[in-house]
Amino acid sequence: MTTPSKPTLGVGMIGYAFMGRAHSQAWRNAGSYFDVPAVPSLVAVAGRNEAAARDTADRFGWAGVETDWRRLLDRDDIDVIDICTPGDTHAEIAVAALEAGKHVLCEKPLANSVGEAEAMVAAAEAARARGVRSMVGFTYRRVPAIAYARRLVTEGRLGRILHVRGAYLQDWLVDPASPLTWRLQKERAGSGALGDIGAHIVDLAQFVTGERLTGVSALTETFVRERPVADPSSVGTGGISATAALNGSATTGLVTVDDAAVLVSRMSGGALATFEATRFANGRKNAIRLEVNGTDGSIAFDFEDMNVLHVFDGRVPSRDAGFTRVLVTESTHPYVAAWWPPGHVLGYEHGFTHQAVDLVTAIAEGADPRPSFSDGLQVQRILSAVETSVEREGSWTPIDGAHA
Ligand code: 4PW
Repeated sequence: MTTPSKPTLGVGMIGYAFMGRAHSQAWRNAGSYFDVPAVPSLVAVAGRNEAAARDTADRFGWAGVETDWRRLLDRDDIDVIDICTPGDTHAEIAVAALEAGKHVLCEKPLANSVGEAEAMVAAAEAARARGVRSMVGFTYRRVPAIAYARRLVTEGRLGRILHVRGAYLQDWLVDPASPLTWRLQKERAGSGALGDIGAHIVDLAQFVTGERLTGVSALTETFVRERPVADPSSVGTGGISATAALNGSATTGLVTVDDAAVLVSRMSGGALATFEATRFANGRKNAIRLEVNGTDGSIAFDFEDMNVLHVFDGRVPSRDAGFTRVLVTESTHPYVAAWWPPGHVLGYEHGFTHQAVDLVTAIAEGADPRPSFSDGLQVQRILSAVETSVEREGSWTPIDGAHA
């Protein structure tokens, strides 16, 4: 007797570079390692550069390639549209996909403006009434140590939250010869370090604490205002790795986004919070740091040591107390049981797999996946409040809808 095969969910992915590759391995691995109710099927990848899209398709096992993303929406064998393109395309693609009845996973930040994000939420809500789901890709929520930190807060182990200290530190722009890629152009990316990595750290702070930022006072800076123009045909990490192609270009162009942002904030439960996002923290490659201090304990996390969560239990007598280095690789930790035995650590890509697993599970079970487009809109409102505060030389700026 053979076991009946599971239903499949056809995926069409738009974009094929850094995020496209991270998402590809996720769609490929989700049904192999996890007992998902519906198995993702890699139907087609879309990209204007056909050779590059085909290369990603061949490497990861996508069945087909399209050069116009709209063709993915016409296909009956595609159920989920995965948007891995720069921010200036998110709203148009997501709204069209939702109207075509496709479930949508959209990379972060959700959009390049609050207006675009609001249109995406409206489309998501209309589609939801027809059973169509949507989710924004704040992937780091699915790092086991972060999900475990959330669990500790939910269990009340930290007590009332007093302080949140977040930082997302990279250094790939320290070299002034690093090329002017789309991530440094406001019309493509919306903002710089603020939206690209600052969005992650404020999302993580809100996810782990279960609270919202209610207002900000912020400063941003652009340290290098002109850079050599990148080879438009280069494919890769958008400049984040040393392999970004300049191809001997002598032309330079203006950087129109921030290189770094610092925020002072308040959380809805009364905590004080600070955040820093920069691509100029020399020596820090992808240091996503989050420390939360509560009345009963603290947690501290750094993505550069991502399998570890430092936990302090303030109820232990002080003579015995100290931060415990918890290796988050036990089968009792979130997501871990599907992978390897204790101590066999996970990496950057696993968060994307967990994201794919959670999305297909929600779709199959008729549930609403998180973070939702509304969660993405709320982060967009934070980014917008930061920009307003910066325009007013750092003055306190409430975040719209923070108390909703
Ligand atoms: O998560 C990070 C991003 O949001 C990535 O690792 C790189 O930096 C790519 O984009 C940002």
